[in-house]
Amino acid sequence: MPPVPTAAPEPLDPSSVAAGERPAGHADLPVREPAAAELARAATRSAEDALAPPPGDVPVPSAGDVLVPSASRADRAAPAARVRLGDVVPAPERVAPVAGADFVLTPDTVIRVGPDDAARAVAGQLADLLRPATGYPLPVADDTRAGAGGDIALALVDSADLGPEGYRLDVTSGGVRVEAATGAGLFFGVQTLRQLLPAAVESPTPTAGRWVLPGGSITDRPRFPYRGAMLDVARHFFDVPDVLRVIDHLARYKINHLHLHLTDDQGWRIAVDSWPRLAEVGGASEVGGGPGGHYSRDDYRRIVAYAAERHVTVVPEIDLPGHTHAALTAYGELAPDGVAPPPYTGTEVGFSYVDPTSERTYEFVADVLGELAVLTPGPWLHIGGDEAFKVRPEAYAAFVERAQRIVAATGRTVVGWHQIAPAAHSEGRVLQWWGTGGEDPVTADAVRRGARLVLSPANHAYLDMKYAPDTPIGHDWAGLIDVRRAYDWDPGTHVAGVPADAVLGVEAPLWTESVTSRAEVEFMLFPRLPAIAELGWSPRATHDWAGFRDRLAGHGPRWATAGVAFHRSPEIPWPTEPPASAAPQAAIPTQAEHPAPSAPQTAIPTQTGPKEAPAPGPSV
Ligand code: TNX
Repeated sequence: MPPVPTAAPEPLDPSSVAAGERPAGHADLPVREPAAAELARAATRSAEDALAPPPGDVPVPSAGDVLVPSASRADRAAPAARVRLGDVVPAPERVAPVAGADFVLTPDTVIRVGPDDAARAVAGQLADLLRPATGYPLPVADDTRAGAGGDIALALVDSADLGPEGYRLDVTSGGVRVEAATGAGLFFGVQTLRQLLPAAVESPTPTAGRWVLPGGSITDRPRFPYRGAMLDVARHFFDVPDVLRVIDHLARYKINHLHLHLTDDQGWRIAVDSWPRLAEVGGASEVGGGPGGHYSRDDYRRIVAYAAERHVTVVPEIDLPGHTHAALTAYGELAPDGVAPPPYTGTEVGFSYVDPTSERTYEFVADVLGELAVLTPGPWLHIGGDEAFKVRPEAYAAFVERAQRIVAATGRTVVGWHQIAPAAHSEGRVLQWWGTGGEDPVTADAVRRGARLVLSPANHAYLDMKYAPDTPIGHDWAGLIDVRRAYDWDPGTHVAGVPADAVLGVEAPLWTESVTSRAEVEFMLFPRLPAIAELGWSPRATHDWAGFRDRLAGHGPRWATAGVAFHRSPEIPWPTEPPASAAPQAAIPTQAEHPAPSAPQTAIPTQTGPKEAPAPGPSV
């Protein structure tokens, strides 16, 4: 991540920021200069909630840290109110509380596992989660005697019912047992277990109190296999520790895919050995003129490995044939006029493209996707495909079909934004749908030809949209999205002509034209990300705004305790009591450190397919 801010960041160059435009038929939302008020309020509240770190003791969170221990903050407060068995996000499939069966964690509690590496790995993760706040040793022992003697047992079992990601959690006064058919299931069960403890469990330092787990049992499985979030690391670059922290956030809510938008007009973020200038030259820019950056192959491997340990699959995206200005700055030979343009640091879209008539372009695509496939163990390669406004429809479809064949040759399955729908079907292909209506005949036709959908409706799931007119960061071209709007839709019925069994799942994209820091990322993720997570995981029968709102409210103290920035949406009845203790707020800018982040308005993307860009970009 960028260093902890000590001075105000440079404001964006206003000449590089396109004027806002909206698609016809969309609510005419007020365009106004964003105020710092909301972020500042969030920062101030968090800073007040937190116990201020002593001078000179402002640790920068390290790789994947959610909790930053600091001895000076130990033992300062008691854990907050007790949790009920159903207070879990995403809502579990079945919850059966049993009165009088609460379990209390003690200094003698042992975590017991069978002799299986996957279970042992999850046991280690559970111990790592519980030790900082409890201060208990919580040794991991090889033995699955079910919860005997006040212990926590994690057991791999042969259960077709639970499926590849389900789990069963039993809490009795005598012990806790988590069962699953896979390591992923155990891991998700542990995320539930974590939420059943008081919010103080998120404290980075030992906290006095009773560590009660409510009695009863939970049986749980996901509704959809694909539950994702996207981080745009191209408009603004986020370094490896930032990405690892985002992975931690996803894992808490049983989100199992991280889509990395690795390339765009403003920056190319992944090293490619066969085309080194892509990252070296194309990576050295970002929106607003900052230094940019890129992941080395080892950086990327580290992200992939960290994600895999948390049962998160990385979905890398190379956006093609448009959104390629940064690649053209590095290799002018890919440009239609053969000339490398200067870097682009504005927020327009739709002006750039690689030359679809040149064989060199396809060598580039094959080299890049080939190297990425080798680095990526997951099954997906995302080829973008959005907003190639300057490529004619026939040339565009031919390009996409060739790119789909290139992906297939790497042994991976192609994903693309739904603009690729008109192209011929290729085995297994997945379209990521970001429309804002419910009718999309071109996409529905692609589904009839065999495509599956990941749903990211921009007016519900785009986490770069503002919450409210006065929240400081984000766009509003797809509307304002507060928590209820993020929550109140059904992926199974959302697009006309697309049956639920063609829906692979959901994804919440975070574009980062106006998002510049770890704290701003978190501010945009929370509390909306859990809403999308619940749509992806929970059975439709559990869908209930009032219940969700109340369950979500209990997460405010968890985030505050863990030092996670979030938007205190007025829709949510946040508890008023202060958190038990808190991680330092090193990553959260105060108003003085970080005045009004600019929120450039991007040009408006089409919903139905390529069309002319609304405003000219640099000439290519
Ligand atoms: C549209 S939706 C885009 C992105 C922008 C985003 C801003 C899609 C596939 N492309 O290029 O960042 O809008 O909200």
